[in-house]
Amino acid sequence: MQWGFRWYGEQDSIPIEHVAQIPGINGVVGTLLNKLPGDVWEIDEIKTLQAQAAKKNLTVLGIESVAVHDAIKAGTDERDQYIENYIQTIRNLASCGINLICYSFKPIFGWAKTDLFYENEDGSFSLVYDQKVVDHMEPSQMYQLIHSQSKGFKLPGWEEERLKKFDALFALYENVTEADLLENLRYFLMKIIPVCEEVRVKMAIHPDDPPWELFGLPRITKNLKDLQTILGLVDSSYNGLTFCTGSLGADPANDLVQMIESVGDRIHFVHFRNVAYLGERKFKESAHLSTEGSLDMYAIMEALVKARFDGVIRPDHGRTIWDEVAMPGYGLYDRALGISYLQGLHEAILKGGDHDAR
Ligand SMILES: [Mn+2]
Repeated sequence: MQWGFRWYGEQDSIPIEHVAQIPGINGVVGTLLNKLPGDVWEIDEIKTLQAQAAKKNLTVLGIESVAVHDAIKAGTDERDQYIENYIQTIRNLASCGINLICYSFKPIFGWAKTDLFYENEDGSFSLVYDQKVVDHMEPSQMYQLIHSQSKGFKLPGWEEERLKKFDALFALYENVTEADLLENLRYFLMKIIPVCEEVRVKMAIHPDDPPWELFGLPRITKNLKDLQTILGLVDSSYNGLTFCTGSLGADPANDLVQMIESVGDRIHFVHFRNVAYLGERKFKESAHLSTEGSLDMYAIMEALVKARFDGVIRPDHGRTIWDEVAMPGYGLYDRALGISYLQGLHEAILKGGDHDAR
């Protein structure tokens, strides 16, 4: 297992020196924030990101995300050009020694929340999702809501350039069904996975957050059945998963341990976070500890160990605590507490049982 930390390069509010001070960290999972879906990531740009991490002896363990252009997801005539660009990015990353790409295949909304600064009883702040709020919203209002609460930070998945054309974007998916979206994913994977096999880059699709339909748009990464379907589209270990506990775990019907037991051999990347159920389709992103949320983090970690997971793992969103000024969910302090807790769980499980050390 490699312990990572999401880091947005020198535009991140957290200096790499602080990331490097987290005990037991192996590297960062980075991105190029200036890239729009469809752009080719050039080698010199990737190397710049690596050099920024290398200043503190951290490697770039993987990328999240290389965003997939809407033409590919919606299956329009221009998709082949954008797939060519994507393949070029895969080759460029491989040539820099990066062999893990997290991506998602969701129309318009990569993730959605209804409050980015929900105040907890202890004065900390969490991200919250409440379906009742969404039910009274137009899709474009979700974009406005997220932007109004971003505190000036660029939020991945909510690129202004892309969402300025919101109405056109929404119209693009008007007649796209779940079956269409899945077929468009299959088309994409059929083109890219042979290249991934050649250059040894693992693709890891991220689940829906929240894992249910939003504004009538099709969603295909919500539950175990969906994940199994996707893995079956192209039967290659390079066609794999990002197991995001907080995304999948927001639906109490998803049994995360069972999911790991079923598809664990295709999990390349883990996002580890807890959620607290507040009601029907309402939850908040809690602190990482089992006692703070609704998920049994020990059981999830144990399932990963049993599945011999040996990919990259990182703490996912944390709360905003100690007056930190940071991108919602991506402050240093609570994620650092989170990773230390996860490392403790991991060590205890390894030393308490007869599992192979990873
Ligand atoms: Mn995630």
